[in-house]
Formats: sequence, structure tokens, C-alpha cells
Amino acid sequence: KSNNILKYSERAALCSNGLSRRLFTIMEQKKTNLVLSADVTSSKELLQLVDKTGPHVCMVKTHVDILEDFNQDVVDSLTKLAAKHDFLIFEDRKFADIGNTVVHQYSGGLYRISEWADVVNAHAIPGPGVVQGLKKVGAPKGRACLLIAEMSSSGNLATGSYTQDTVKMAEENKDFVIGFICVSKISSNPSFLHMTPGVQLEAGQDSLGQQYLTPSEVIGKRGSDLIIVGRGIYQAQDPANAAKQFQIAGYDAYVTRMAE
Ligand code: 5IU
Repeated sequence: KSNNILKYSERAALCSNGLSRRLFTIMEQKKTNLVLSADVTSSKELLQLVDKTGPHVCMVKTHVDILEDFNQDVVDSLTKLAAKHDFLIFEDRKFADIGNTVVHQYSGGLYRISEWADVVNAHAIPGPGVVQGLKKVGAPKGRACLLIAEMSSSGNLATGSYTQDTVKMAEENKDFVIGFICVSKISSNPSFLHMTPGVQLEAGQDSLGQQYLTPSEVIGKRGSDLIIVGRGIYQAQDPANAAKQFQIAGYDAYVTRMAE
């Protein structure tokens, strides 16, 4: 129960990793537990979306490999927007290979993710080598990683003992792993972040297996910490206003949970 009753600032003080400390601090200062999933395919659209919604989010999640016009300027501009609005950048790369391969995927190639992404994520399927490989590149740069312990999509295999073993892997690498992608609270350690995708203002699903829960279900009932929202914001008529609605819904659910 502990992370349900501690404030973000109290949890920040318990973090050994500088990035989770910073994220909890931003969440408290900006009063937001909203992560924008900026899944658009043009860099102009991406930067406009992020600038408009920046005041309402504590983190922006990217998929840079879906940009049709990726170049170094995009990440430079994104980094400037992160400083302007005070949010962290999370590249949703979902590393899932052996340690030696993820070293190259993280640091090299076209995207050089470790140069600009504060946070990345990984599947636990390869075993601890995937974390060790990412840590070798990321730790000296002050980066951090989330492990995918659960997924939001229907029929996914990340359940039961797989989820539990993923939590164990995180605990064994606490200096670099700062939390989880999950759909409910899976660790009582208050320094771990629980981040949940598959969030809309109304429950439902899309036509390709995505399942949606509401902010109050995710934060209030299931005890997660952050909501990750993509289409609910960037497909809205007014993305800035939609982000504001998710900010309010997510933060209200946190305040209500604290009071219970
Ligand atoms: N995402 C999920 N579910 C998961 C994981 C990642 O939806 O289990 I791991 C990503 C995919 C997409 C975003 O980038 O989160 C959700 O987008 P929508 O809010 O548009 O469904």
C-alpha cells in the first residue's frame, strides 16, 4: 500500500536514481501524471503537438522509428522543448535482444537513442543481459530504463509469473531500472514508477487489440502512477485541451487515492 499513500515529493526522496527523482519532482510541481504518447509520423507535427501539450505533461513518449523524416534536428528541437516545458523524454523502443545487440541498438544506428532519450524500455524476455547491455551505455550518461512487466493489449503473454519475474529483475537492477510499464500496481517499493498505456476518458478498445481503461480506474483503483495517452490526445480536435482534461483526470485520481 505504501506507494498509494506517499506523496510524489516523498517518493522522490526515496529514489536512488536521479531521473526517477526528477520525474516525481516534476509531477508534483506541474501537478500532472500524464505522459503524452506522441505517435505521429511527421516531425513538424510531432514538435507542434509537443509544444502545445507540454505544459500538461511530465513526460513525452516517442517512437522515432515511425517518423518519415527523422533527423538530428528533430531530437535537438525535442530536447529544447523538454527544457522549455520541463518534461522527460521516453523513447518507447522496447529493446528485446541480447545484451551485446542492445548496446548497439541503443547507442548507434540512425537514431543514437542514448544521446537524447532520458528513459527507454525493454522486454524482460531475454533475461538480465538486456538490462546489463542498456545499463552499460545508459548509466554513464545518467539515463534510466523501464521494464515491460505487463501490456495493455488483449491476449498478451506478459502475465503471472512472467510479470513477477520481471519485477524481480527490476529489483536486482534498481540503480538503472526505475519502474515498469504495467496495467496495475505490481511492486510495493515506492521508488518504482508504474506507467500504464491504454488510457482514454472512456473504457473500450480499438480494432487491433488495444484495450482502454479510464484514468480513475488506472490511478485510483489499480494503483498505477502515470497514465500514457496517445490517440486520446493527438486525435482530439484540440490536443492541448484534451491533454489538460487527462492531466486533471489523472491528477484528481491521485489526490483522491491519497485521501482514501
Ligand atoms: N503501448 C501500449 N501498450 C503496451 C505498451 C506500449 O499501448 O502494453 I509496452 C504504447 C503503444 C502506443 C501507446 O505508443 O502506448 C498507446 O497509444 P494509444 O493511447 O493511442 O492507444
